Amino acid sequence: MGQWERFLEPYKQAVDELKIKFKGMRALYEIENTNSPIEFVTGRVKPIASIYDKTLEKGIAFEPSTRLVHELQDIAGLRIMCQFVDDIETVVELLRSRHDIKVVEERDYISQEKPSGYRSYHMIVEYPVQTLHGKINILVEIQIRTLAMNFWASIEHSLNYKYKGLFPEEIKNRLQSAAEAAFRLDEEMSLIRDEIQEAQKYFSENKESGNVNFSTNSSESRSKHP
Ligand code: 0O2
Ligand code: 0O2
Repeated sequence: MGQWERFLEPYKQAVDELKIKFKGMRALYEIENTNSPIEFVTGRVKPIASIYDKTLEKGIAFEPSTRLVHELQDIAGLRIMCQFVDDIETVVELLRSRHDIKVVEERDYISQEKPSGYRSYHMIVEYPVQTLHGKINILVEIQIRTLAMNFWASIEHSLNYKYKGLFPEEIKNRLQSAAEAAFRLDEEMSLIRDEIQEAQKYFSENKESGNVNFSTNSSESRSKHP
């Protein structure tokens, strides 16, 4: 096994375990028939090429080391997507109260968005992983954001990659106004949150029994669009 593979293995374990645990939190809400503040969860170990780029950026040696562990806090990364902005605070509280992780840092890019327009809540946590040689604490970055924030960040990330961070002025301005539009969308959805959640509850209670009745609306809309 190569040195990088050996170094990254506990990070992979941390991501896999936390992904299962966070998805489990969502499942618990479903069992209780309560709206989950977690919509979906993704996770990844930072690819070696991205680790290499980061070491160049930060001027540190590209080799597994204590310095690398401390300076690259997102080698293990989890992302928790929420439907509503208020859910983010709920998820943050849930994470703060867990006994299997220790929060070491929080960054609120929601009330203080980045100049790019990026919004998300970041938590750096320590998570213990059992290896053949004993327990080690792994640093994990958890990004918590709404679906709209995630949509914006994914698009901006791709464009950033294409333009290597040097956006033409027009694209930069459009991205900033798209970020504001995404935030307004979140605000609008929050205003009708109760209505949305009632409909979602009705839908999930009835979809398996096939009781969801779309006939009135769908026949109306079909007749409008022959
Ligand atoms: P389910 O039952 O389909 O929801 P994995 O290792 O396969 O568990 P991985 O490799 O992280 O997960 O996959 P990925 O592509 O990052 O997506 C993780 C999960 O998020 C997948 O569900 C996707 O279906 C779900 N997902 C991605 N985008 C959306 C979205 O826009 N809305 C919703 N609701 N879910 C999304 P799973 O884990 O396969 O399970
Ligand atoms: P990836 O895996 O490609 O997403 P540093 O990590 O040291 O460069 P810092 O300030 O310590 O930066 O961390 P920060 O900014 O709190 O979080 C870094 C991560 O947040 C990034 O990871 C992105 O995932 C996300 N992020 C931060 N700012 C932006 C932004 O303007 N646009 C988008 N799309 N994402 C952002 P990486 O390093 O890009 O890795």
